[in-house]
Amino acid sequence: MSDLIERVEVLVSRPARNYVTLRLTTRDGIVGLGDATVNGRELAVASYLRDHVGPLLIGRDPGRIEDVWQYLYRGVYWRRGPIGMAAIGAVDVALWDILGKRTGQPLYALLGGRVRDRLATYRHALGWDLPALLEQVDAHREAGFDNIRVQTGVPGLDIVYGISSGPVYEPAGRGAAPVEETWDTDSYLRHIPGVLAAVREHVGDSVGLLHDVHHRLTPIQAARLGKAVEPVGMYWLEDVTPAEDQEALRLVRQHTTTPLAIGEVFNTVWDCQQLISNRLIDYIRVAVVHAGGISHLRKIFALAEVHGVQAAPHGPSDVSPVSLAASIHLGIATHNFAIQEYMGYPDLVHEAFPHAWHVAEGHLQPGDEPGLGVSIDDDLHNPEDYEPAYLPVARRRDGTLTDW
Ligand code: CS2
Ligand code: MG
Repeated sequence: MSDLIERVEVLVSRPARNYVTLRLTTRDGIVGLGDATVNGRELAVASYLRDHVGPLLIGRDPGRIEDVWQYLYRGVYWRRGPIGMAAIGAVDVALWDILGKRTGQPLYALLGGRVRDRLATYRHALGWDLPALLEQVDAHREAGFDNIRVQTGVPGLDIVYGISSGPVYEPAGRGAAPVEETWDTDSYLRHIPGVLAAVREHVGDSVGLLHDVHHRLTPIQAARLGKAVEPVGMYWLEDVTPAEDQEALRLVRQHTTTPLAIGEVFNTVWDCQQLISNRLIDYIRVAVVHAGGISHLRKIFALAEVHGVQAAPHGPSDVSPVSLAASIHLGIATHNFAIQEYMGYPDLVHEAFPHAWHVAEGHLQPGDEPGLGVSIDDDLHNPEDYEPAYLPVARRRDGTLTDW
């Protein structure tokens, strides 16, 4: 058969930042791409793909997308986890890409067709102090974006999640070992409600404001913050508590009507089953790359739809333009998909992954090329460019390691 998988390539490269990309090629030359980037642990997933998954794909029918998913998930016996699920996700997305190219259809058409004309997105505004933050908020508004995530410095702390000294923030890549940040919850909780209120005052009512707490609070602290910012009318507060404790969100929920978003570190539907079925969150943030690909995200989003929870996937610079394409196609075709994070990329990343998806009038569009509509510029994917780059870790003032 001419359409079986013939070649499996795992590209580890650094066009401005590290990415792991899977490229599957069929005997008749159709190419499918998948993103397998796990920020700070790239080589682990590359090895999983090269050493264990790749050899099992040669000679397999790329059209049996669900069966391949089940084969790689159930067939391995060991379950879940970011490395295995990123590898499965990359294979899944590459197979959907091949199907699109074989049938000449953009992916969203194969996923049921458009349910909306354009996909809402949000951009990041960051600033150490309020004037610097408002400058970025204004710049995004002038560029046509209606939803903005705001992150700011905390008095007394040197480095804070989501902020850099320059205009661009990159979570990883600050050396061969993780940077150690100092964290102080009390200072943060005293400072942030006033900042969010000032931003609301500045932008007026029509802008969606989001803020990422990045897993830093206990349930009762999160409840207090949610309550304190109710007058701001936030679009959401994100990752208020470490997400693996699903039951913790019940306490937060009992105290506040501020919408809650969670899930960028989840890998499967079982990580968020209670959160969704008990309606403890408003937005589920699983990403195509980290939660088993398009096939598995569709199941998570279907469960969410039944329980009135909306989809809002993770989309930082470490989710490559390949995954972002998959998410945009899924978003344009999924009824309960609310918004797609789009942090943006350095120019070199856009050049390394030429893509049909684009921003138009403050919204995302998938483009109409067959499959994902993303290709690879091989010259910009040199394995020698790879450099270890870790996410930071955080310690409280007394030295205790805490959630970053
Ligand atoms: C984040 C990310 O975009 C977000 O909401 O929380 O910046 C996250 O810290 C990184 O993607 C981790 O790799
Ligand atoms: Mg986040």
